[in-house]
Amino acid sequence: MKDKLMVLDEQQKQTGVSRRAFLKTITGTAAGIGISQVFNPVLISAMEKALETHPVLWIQGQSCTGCSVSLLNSVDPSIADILLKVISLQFHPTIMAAEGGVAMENLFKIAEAYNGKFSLVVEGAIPVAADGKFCIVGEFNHQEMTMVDLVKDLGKKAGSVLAVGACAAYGGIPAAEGNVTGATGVMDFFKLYGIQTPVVNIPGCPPHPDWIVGSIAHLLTKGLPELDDDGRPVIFYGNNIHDNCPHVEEYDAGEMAMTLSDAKGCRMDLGCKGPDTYADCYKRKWNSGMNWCVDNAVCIGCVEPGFPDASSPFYEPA
Ligand code: FSX
Ligand code: SF4
Ligand code: SF4
Repeated sequence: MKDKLMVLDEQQKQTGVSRRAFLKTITGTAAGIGISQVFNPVLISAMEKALETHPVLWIQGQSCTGCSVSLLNSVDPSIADILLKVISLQFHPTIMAAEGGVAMENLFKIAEAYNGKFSLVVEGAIPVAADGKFCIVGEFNHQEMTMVDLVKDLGKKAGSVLAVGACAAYGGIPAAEGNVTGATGVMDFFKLYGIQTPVVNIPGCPPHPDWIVGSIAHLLTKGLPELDDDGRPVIFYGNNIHDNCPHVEEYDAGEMAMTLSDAKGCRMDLGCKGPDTYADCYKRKWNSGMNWCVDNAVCIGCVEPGFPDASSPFYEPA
């Protein structure tokens, strides 16, 4: 143990990162996740090395920015700790200071310098209709760039891609009925253009900050996490909501809630989609572990590929 602490002290000298703060960050991230393997002390140095060698570039297409807001809501570890000590986030349209041509030049410079190594985060769907013109993301070399151009270019150069949010993973809200933009998720987009880069889906509308941070940390330290048939990390999306719900015994006994304000009773008759939904919200909970959808409303299946059309209507009065 002493040796490891000395190594960490040495790292603090080199990086300016306080060992205590860093360990707190890592421990905090692991709390309740059940993936403590990812954050064991031996891997801390790998994580710090990844800070220098594996930048993360975050781009946004058709999104409400809710996924970024969810990440910014991360409390333990704090978003400051995440950005300074876990993820080397080199491009993010919402939070970076740079803008316009300078930001775009920097984006491509980093992608070139770390070709095959950086992780690309895509937030939001990619509109492929109308030659991609529904979403112009910037200018590079005096040429307008669409989200289609950007994901094609960076998607090929990236070592891995994280499709963050229901929209980036499966099309989500922009791909719902009535969509005229050709809103497409990353995996389908890659199939369309023959891009082979591995993709990890982190669905949710928005996804939990732990799912985002945990998946990036796993990628940086241990490589691709085990994925289910829908491309989601099993560590976060491996269990069924209904099977683990605190109301499942009431369901078995046929005790149903009649309104959303009923504290007791299963919410299936009110439209709950827990039986068709796989995520760990029942134990991780939201807002720093304070509550989750089934406490206040119903599960609307926001992590599932058909969301939102397949889970509409979300609420059905009993
Ligand atoms: Fe989609 Fe992200 Fe839903 Fe919004 O930005 S996953 S609409 S909550 O947040 O892309
Ligand atoms: Fe299943 Fe939803 Fe009822 Fe919980 S409230 S037992 S998830 S149907
Ligand atoms: Fe999404 Fe259901 Fe989890 Fe709520 S409980 S965040 S609707 S998967």
